[in-house]
Amino acid sequence: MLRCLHLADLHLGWSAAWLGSRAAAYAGQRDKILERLTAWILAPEQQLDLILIVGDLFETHRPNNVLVESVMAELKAWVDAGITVVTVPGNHDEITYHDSVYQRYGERWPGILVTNPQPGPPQELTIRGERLYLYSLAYTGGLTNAADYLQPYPRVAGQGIHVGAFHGSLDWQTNERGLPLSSQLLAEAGYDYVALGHFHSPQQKQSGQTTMAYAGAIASKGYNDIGCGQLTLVTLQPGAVSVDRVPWQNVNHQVIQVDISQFADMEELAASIVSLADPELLLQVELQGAAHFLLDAEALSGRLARYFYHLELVDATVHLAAGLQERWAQEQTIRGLFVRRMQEQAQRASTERENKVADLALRRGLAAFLQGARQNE
Ligand SMILES: [Mn+2]
Repeated sequence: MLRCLHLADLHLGWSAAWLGSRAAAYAGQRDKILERLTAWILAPEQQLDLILIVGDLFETHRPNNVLVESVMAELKAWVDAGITVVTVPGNHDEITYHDSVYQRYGERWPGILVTNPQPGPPQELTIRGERLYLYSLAYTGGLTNAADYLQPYPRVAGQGIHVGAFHGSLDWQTNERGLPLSSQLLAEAGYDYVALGHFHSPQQKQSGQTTMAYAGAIASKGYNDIGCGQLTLVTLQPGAVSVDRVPWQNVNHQVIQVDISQFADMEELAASIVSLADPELLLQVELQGAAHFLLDAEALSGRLARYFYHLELVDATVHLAAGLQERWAQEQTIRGLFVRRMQEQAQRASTERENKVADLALRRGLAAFLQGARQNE
């Protein structure tokens, strides 16, 4: 039996320009994940035998040298502790380019770096007296045959644990650069476990005798790509694999929907968002529903920003300030004329898109008139 930590999609070096002056500090903290992992990995109770890093260890194929050196130092500590460490390049940190991190540092890379662009005979490893067969490849543009689903190398006859490690899309063929994988073909190849990377949410699939799993991204990459915060620990035995997800770190990004029709005014809405205040939290609030007041999402997010690490309000409300709009529509003023015109335009709209454009124009206009009214007060 071998104990394996399956990692993928750490995307070290990722940084969020939208964090402005705090982007560097945030990225620096995020990139410390391996350092924190080392303390956990080397704790005597873990008894890890194998660590698989299945692609997208780095956000780009050219991460900065300081980051690369620090990552290599952590990997070396794992190797020095007697753990077999395998690194598979991904599509973000593609090996293809001459200046790819794995081309530049390949010779010094701690542990096993997978570089073969095509499926081939497995690497035979002996880990604590157990035989492990490792089937893997490094997606290489122009060399890896990725036009169709990958034809995995069939399991060889040797007794032991047969493990595949691939960075690609399971049962999903896309036009994007990457490796399409078929669960049927992987099961037919006869591996005990297939460690996958590329999809960022943890997933697991059993097909015949083969267990396949995506470790998922531990840390978030913005609001559209929220991390799982979990480690994937795999117990490997021939024909008997178990996958455990272990909570590891807080997921500090959160996306919520708030129906603003329940609030009488902007102050009530503001109080409801402030009730979630957390200086560590990156929060995106999608405002939905019909407002009873004129919503100025930008002004509101500016006001509430100090209660969070980052706050983003997305205005997805359907109608805005219906009552106010109607009152203005009846005025013999410029803004009355504007509201009437925009309402007509929205009525004439024959497509969803035209309707949205008219609605947006109306809302922008209303916001501008409201701001004018405030300035004149
Ligand atoms: Mn990825």
